[in-house]
Amino acid sequence: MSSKSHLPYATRAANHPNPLTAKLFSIAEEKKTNVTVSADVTTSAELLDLADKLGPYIAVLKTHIDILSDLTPQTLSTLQSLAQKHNFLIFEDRKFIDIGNTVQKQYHGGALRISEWAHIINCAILPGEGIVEALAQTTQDADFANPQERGLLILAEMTSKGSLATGTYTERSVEYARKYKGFVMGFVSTKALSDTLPESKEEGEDFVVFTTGVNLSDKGDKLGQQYQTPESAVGRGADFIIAGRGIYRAPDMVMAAKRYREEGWRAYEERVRGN
Ligand code: S5P
Repeated sequence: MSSKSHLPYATRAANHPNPLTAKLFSIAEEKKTNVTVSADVTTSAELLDLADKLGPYIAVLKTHIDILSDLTPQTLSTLQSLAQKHNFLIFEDRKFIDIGNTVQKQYHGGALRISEWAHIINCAILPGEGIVEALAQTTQDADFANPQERGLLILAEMTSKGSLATGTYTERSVEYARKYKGFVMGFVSTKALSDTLPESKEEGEDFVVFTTGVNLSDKGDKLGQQYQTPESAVGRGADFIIAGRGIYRAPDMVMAAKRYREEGWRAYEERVRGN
């Protein structure tokens, strides 16, 4: 039995209890795109240029904010304005992985002030359930500005060769997502995971699946990255495809983003039709 969703984004948006996930599906529907661009560039100018040029074609912009060599508060406020202008969400791919007390300080406050500008964050569950509990709890702080617009993805699998995020690790990811579903939007994984632990699945469960390692021209890189096409990723259950170098390293990144958008959307339409 396949656990990937055959429902249109519009239906999922209308029915979803989590406001940020509902908004994400609405953006996908409205802009006809399931592309997340992984903006792994290293200067603020490149990041903001990319966000402005690709904004119309993406649903989400994923950052690794700590790889910018010249990050300033201005970078983040301009990025937020561009997210509003083009109607995309910002996903900081920080992959939190520590004890609860530490991740709370890394997420809310600190040098990067991630909770102030990133709609979506992610974490690995190597530390156990406490990391999810701690991040969810942070949004309840009295000074936390907009808890309704914040959500977490659990990194349930990885695309790199020899990844250890398999088996029990992936099962626990699903278990914690169910337990903290008010804050957990879904997973970063290579396929839909809803049928993992079927005995504890609730009626109407609708986790969002982000799949990274999407590239139309390469099979991988020299450091163990492994790629699949948008069609294959969406066919396996990706609701959002994440592409980095395939887009920002292309000779014309706007053309590339449009192509990933078309391919990702076509695959989504086929899935909804039941193919
Ligand atoms: O399993 C994973 C999870 C993530 S979030 N594999 C990944 O590659 N990523 C991230 O996706 C990685 O950190 C990078 O930002 C992006 C892939 O970039 P690309 O240039 O290989 O498309």
